[in-house]
Amino acid sequence: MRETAEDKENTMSRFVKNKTKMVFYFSMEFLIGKLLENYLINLGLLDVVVKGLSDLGIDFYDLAEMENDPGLGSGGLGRLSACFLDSMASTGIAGYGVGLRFRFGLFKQRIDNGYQIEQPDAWLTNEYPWEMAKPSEAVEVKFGGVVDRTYDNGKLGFIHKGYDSVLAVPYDIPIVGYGGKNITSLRIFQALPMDDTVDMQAFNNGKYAEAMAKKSEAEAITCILYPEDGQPSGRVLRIKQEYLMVSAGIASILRIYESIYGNDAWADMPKHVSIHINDTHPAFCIPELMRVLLDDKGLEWDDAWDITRGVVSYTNHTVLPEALEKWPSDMLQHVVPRIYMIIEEIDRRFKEMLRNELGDWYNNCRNMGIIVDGMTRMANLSIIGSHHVNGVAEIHSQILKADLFKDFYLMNPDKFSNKTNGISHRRFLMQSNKPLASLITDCIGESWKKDPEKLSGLEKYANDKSVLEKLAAVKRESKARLASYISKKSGIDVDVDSIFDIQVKRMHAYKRQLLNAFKVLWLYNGIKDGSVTLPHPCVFIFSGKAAQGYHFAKEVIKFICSVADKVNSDEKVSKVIKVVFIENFCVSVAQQIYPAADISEQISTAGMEASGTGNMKFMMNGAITLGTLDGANVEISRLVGNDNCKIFGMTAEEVAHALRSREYNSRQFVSGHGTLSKITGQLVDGFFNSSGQSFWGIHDALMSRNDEFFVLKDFDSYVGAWMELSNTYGDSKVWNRMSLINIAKSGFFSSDRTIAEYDRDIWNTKGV
Ligand code: 26V
Repeated sequence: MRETAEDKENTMSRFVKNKTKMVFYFSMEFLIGKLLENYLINLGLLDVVVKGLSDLGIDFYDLAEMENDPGLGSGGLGRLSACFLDSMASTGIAGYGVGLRFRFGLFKQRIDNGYQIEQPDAWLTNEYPWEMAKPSEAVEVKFGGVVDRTYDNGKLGFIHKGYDSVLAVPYDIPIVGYGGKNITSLRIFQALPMDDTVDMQAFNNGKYAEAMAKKSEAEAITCILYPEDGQPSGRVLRIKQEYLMVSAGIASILRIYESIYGNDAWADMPKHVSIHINDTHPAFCIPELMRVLLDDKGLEWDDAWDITRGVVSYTNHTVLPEALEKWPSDMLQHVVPRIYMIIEEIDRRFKEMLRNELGDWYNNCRNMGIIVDGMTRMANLSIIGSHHVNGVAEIHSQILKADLFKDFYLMNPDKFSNKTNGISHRRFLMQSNKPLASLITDCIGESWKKDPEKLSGLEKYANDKSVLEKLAAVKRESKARLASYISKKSGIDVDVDSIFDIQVKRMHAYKRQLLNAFKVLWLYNGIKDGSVTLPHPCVFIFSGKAAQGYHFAKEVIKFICSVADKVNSDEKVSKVIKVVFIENFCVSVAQQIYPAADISEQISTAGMEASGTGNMKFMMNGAITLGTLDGANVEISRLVGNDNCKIFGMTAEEVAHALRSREYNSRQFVSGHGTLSKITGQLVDGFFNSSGQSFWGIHDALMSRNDEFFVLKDFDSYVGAWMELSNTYGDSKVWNRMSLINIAKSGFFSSDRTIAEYDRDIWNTKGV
């Protein structure tokens, strides 16, 4: 560990000496997963350590299992940032992560009688071995108070008074690049009170909570990830989290910058530094950098603005309106008064420009303004304050240009681009599927590890009987491993020779786990009454967490578990199908799941999943995608061709049209559909009484709220596609060939490629 720390310093010294342009990747989430094995692989030491420990009678993997998997994120966005750090370090980019050190990560999920139970994830209780506290680099972050205007020789200035201070203490986690040459870091900040005092008077009066109030209030900021923001207090806490991360992060950056370039080279900053904001959570980077340049460094507005826009770039990760951040302006003004002033000024100048340059300025101001109807829109701030905006898959970037950010795009088309997401092939193939990795190496050599596009070399084995048989054996081994995990965790025995059909991701209406569960219920009904026969047994595996306050998603978990009870306890049906819900989906559980999949379920309502990254992890491990034309499924299907994946359902245009035209009526649709009438009836007619439940929430969403996510509308097309795919499984030669082609084409989805594109088009670190 000490050596790694030294190498980290050496890497930084090299970057400093060479004046390498640095990228600071700000993200509220980093799902870094377990690190011990990752470090050893990247340092080239795994074999030595495994062997050495085994000589001492210790199983390395038992040991590695004990490491905590920090839940500093909730899903794809958080894992993406971790993959990006891995790829930046591995491809020689001076990329540093900036985030928060939440005391409790995302909750741990248990399933009790089909209900999700949330338990705190106290990942720091027994010390986290990889982090290094840097108390000497802690900085003060100011909240609340008022801002006074001052005039000094006619120059306007601002003084922030009466604020509350919080200390942001950095902790660095090393990121070891593949080959061990570059070691960068993820810097996460923890909030502490400025000074560790208690109110003695209150304490002596027995008012203990009051006596500790300041301390608790400060510590609350980094206590949990995504506190519920239904109440104003929760929203204030979210704003404080975002500002603390940004203010402390920018202070660290400026410290490094000044130490390299001195304190008067601000105009050069865009040549030397990139600040990338991962979704809008770090959008305060824009007004905060302005604040520091204006108030602390004494720059003029126009100069500070050019620098800020030259440094900051922004990635959007969702088009769902409910997920686009907006804060009440009066709340921002109260919590971060100087920052709000700057946002107001950015907004004022922007609207003035619109008025001068555009015809329909009233509508433009309403669509593109930052502050509208008393709310501050973080996406618009992020677009206006950055030099580049990107989406995360082709279809998503297209929707940004044609719809969500249309006016911005028309005004400034060159600012927008697509950067299709990627995944670390080192973690999700080399590390988590070693048998497959060695088969690949046996066929095409080692070069794919550094240059994943070389995986395409596998294609020439598409008709090689022996390789295809080995591929099937490797898959079977992974399925056996997962089967034993399932048996250990849930007591359910699954047949390794059945099809493993897997859907793992956050539980969300638009991701349509419900559609999958309806398919299983349809199979149950059909196998029971003899109307359906399956050529192959199949096990349906689900895993994913529902947000704590998201009742619909929780009801879907209960529904899946109720269907599982019905299926698994029926003598006839359970011989053909089984259903498993694996609890506590997280990076380390995910790594065991992807290698074992035959079918990858990517079935979101078209137009709603920005990209998806699980789809890529499955594909890289040889699973066949069953999906809608949504997110990166579009790229997957283009790369592998329609013979090697199965696309079904409405297109994004059809979904948009159906929503606009209001032509779709779910009740009418169901009334003419025997199968769906039966299934929607079973939700509430006592069919599930043995598991103690009716599913009125689901029923109402489909029948009274007109099936907003087109679960019923896509059902026939989905079931048809699934049947075709499961029939194909019987022809093992065809299936294994499909699997091999998927692996061969998956190199494109390495995050090394994604990062190279960000660098080429946005950060330009090689340009200096
Ligand atoms: C957040 C929320 C919060 C409120 C309830 C509804 C809702 C729906 C979606 C989100 C997602 C926020 C941003 C996000 O995590 N996007 C994910 O980013 C991944 C990495 O780019 C991408 O693969 C996923 O498709 C995208 O959903």
